[in-house]
Amino acid sequence: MTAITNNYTIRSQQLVAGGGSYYRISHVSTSTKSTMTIGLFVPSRYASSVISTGADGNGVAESTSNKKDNVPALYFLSGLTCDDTNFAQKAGAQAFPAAEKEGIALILPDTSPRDNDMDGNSIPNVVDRYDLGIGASFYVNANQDPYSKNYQMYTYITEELPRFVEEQFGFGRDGLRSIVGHSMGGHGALMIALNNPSGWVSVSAFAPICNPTACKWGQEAFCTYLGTVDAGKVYDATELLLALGRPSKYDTILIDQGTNDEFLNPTNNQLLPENFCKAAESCNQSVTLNMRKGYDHSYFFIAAFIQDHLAFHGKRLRMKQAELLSEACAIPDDVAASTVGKPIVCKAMVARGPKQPLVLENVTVDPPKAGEVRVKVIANALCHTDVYTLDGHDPEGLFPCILGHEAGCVVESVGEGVLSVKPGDHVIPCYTPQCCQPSCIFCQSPKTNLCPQIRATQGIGVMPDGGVRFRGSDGKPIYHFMGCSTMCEYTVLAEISCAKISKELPLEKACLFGCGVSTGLGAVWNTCGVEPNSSVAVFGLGAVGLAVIQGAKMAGASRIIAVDINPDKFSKAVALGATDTVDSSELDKPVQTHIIEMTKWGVDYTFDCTGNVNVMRAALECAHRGWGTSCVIGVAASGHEISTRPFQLVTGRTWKGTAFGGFKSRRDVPILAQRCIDGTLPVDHFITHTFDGVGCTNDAIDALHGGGCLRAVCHHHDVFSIHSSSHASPHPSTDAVICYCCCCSSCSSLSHPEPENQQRRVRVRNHPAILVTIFLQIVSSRVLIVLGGQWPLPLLLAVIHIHHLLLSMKIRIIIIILDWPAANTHCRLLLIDPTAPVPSTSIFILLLTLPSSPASFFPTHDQHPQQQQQQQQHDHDYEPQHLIMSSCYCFDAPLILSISISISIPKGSSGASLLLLSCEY
Ligand code: NAD
Ligand code: AHE
Ligand code: ZN
Repeated sequence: MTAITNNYTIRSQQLVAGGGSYYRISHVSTSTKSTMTIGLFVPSRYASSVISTGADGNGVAESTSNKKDNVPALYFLSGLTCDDTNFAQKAGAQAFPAAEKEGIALILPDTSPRDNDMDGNSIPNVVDRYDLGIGASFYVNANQDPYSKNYQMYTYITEELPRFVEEQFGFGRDGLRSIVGHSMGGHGALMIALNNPSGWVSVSAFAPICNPTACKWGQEAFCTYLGTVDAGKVYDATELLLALGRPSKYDTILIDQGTNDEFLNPTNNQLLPENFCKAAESCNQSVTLNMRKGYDHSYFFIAAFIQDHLAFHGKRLRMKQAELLSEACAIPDDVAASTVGKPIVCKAMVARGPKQPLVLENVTVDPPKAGEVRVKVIANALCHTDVYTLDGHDPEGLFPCILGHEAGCVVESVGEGVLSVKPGDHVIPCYTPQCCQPSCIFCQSPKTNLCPQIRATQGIGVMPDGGVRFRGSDGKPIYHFMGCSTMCEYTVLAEISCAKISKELPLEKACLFGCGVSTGLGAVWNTCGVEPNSSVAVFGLGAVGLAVIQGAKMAGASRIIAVDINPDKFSKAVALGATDTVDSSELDKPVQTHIIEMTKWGVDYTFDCTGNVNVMRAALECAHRGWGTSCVIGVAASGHEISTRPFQLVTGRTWKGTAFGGFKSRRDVPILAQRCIDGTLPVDHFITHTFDGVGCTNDAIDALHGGGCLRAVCHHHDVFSIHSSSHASPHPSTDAVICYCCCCSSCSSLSHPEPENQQRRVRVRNHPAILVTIFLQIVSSRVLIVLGGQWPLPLLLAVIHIHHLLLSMKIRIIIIILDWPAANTHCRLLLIDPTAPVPSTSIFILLLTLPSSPASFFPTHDQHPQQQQQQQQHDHDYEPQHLIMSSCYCFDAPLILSISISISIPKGSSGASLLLLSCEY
């Protein structure tokens, strides 16, 4: 299968035993001026998001822009005579499963250019030598002919290939990459890492040529490619260490060397590890040299120890990942300094009433009081209980409130007396807090996790002191929810509700341990203590139910019956360990009867993860006679009660329930997070939907209702977080909502909570990234709709003037003129006669006559549907969206409004501003 993309060719794609996929990919290299081929191992957790097979079964590369994951990468440089395939064929069986476990992508480049270059000339080679020419580039930039044209492998490996891999696949971005090599590749890895310490996280080698200027192989190569041996010193790891004269940035350099290596024996010592170690010693550089008894120079040697090297790099790459993440999540010092002790105005999704969509609003989050912590919510996942409360089923439900309780956060500031966490720490808010007070019989008891310390105030939506820390843009108080309220960019928690976790775990994954996943696992491990070889039935296969299955599988349950009314949930259940699936909506008898028939006496443990009281009964009644235990996890709507015949209990069944899976939050959540970091507790499979910005929470709710969603994670802070500090305390963060017009004087008044400023907007003038983004959007969407009016004449003219450029880029320009003869004149003058037939491929001018006050013509995206309703009632003659929709439809350009662009028209002004609508196909 060969798939051609605009940047590379997928020559082959194979699924690998143990998980993940192996690809061979060719691409045109500007460094070697030839087509280079690399091997690529992609761990299964990333496979689908990087290279997927298209509808026609051929490989299709996704564009990088939607890569969220920064995948750690390990480059393996092969030795003499090898190409890009040797490692995969000879060590892949050991290496790939280890890379799959570590979650590391493997990049396997060729050892030199080969075949023909871009001009069709054969790549120069030294035919009778295996240690010079093709397959023996020594990873240098040759400056001697005939090699200087193509043998630019140093540049290829250190610059071009990482850029290609990052841009095309998202592997190793931000320096999240390490390097290892064998023999000549070992030399390459060591010298490249020492020469480019900021480019690599860690380095290791197998039987490396450590001092090439001092051995025959190296000397001949340097003379051939560089003219002299001395010229090779910059490519000689031992020389580089001596020149460095101090330890490098690498905590240690791992080297494995076989004692039976024929290139180590004194008569033909090409490798000279002792020289490298001496040099390292002289400058206190730690080297971990493992002399492996009996091993030779072959790939058997590599295969034997490659898993150690992957673990070595895996650990260091994860530490780097944590660093990158905490940097990404960190609150800039100037902001932290500027927000501490001050109210923060930020965005939140406010539940204004039951059964109403959430409203995106600016809320003020007050500073933390004594024993409290204010956190920046980085990612928030939606749990069924949030919807249950929003739908008015929660007897403790209060409105207006800010829902959300499954999140990953960074501490922004702490109140008086808080010692357990500090600014910058990564925490998971926990609705079952843990005060750990010696006087707390609940925290002191191993039987429960239900610390009541703040339960009373938590249940009435206030902080322990009885007050709230949220005020709406109308200045009115907003209730807290479950002691968390994470559908907000910042929230305030009680210190005892903060579980501090390692920064190594990305918060958009760690958030899952805030509720559903922990609850499911804990119900099995803590509340029920499911033993190996038990039988289990799980009702409801949402995130909680699937976590129960994962937990039961890990506990060694032998039979796991997965029950749901939505058969689409079965495949994941089976993948996690379910042995049987039952679609109870298809049964012609009660499900409990069906399960008893399947098992004779019922199952040892049953779990309700639906919140449906009838299902809770069914779950109990198919628990094993004599000893079955049924655990209620689901939360039932207020007024719904469970019932069964006492006989069910008399005959030995136990009915119990769990909150947060019985986990003591501050003690156990960090442990769960660490197990996830160590790879023994994967959770990626729970994240089925991701959204950017707290403003997308309603979309997340729609996704959950769609049936195909387990956990929808909203990233609250993305790269465009920008502060506009004109009013009150600095506005902590805003997704970049670009208002790129010349008349939005209201932009900067964002922090003024006047209703008409409900729109999400921050002025980001002249921000190159934004301009480029807009331009790219226009280029990619190939359609530019310009809504012109009186105001933006200069801009309109600008667009008209650059229309040639836009047309040459096959961008269709649609200009909508609002009853402004002047523009007509201009158009007629500068472009084409507006009354002439519309050239369907490029420009269209729509003349419209409009009432005097177009102000209310363009509702903004963020306006709550009710607000839009009112406006439409007000201007029922003109349905602006329909106008725009129709104008786009007449060009069969499906309209996808990118929410990051909006306009507003100051009250009383006539005409309209510039509107950029990107239409994405
Ligand atoms: P979810 O909505 O994602 O999953 C519920 C699943 O139940 C869905 O797959 C649905 O198809 C299935 N279902 C619904 N009715 C059913 C029926 N009659 N028979 C069989 N299957 C049925 O929800 P979730 O986020 O996984 O949460 C599950 C439940 O657990 C909810 O009630 C939630 O409030 C509760 N919960 C409790 C705790 C706790 O600490 N006790 C923690 C988290 C969630
Ligand atoms: N407010 C409801 C109780 C809801 C409920 O049972 N909540 C669970 C957590 S659900 C998480 O998604 C819980 O932990 N309850 C223990 C507690 O103390 O609330 C009601 O019925 O009043
Ligand atoms: Zn929950």
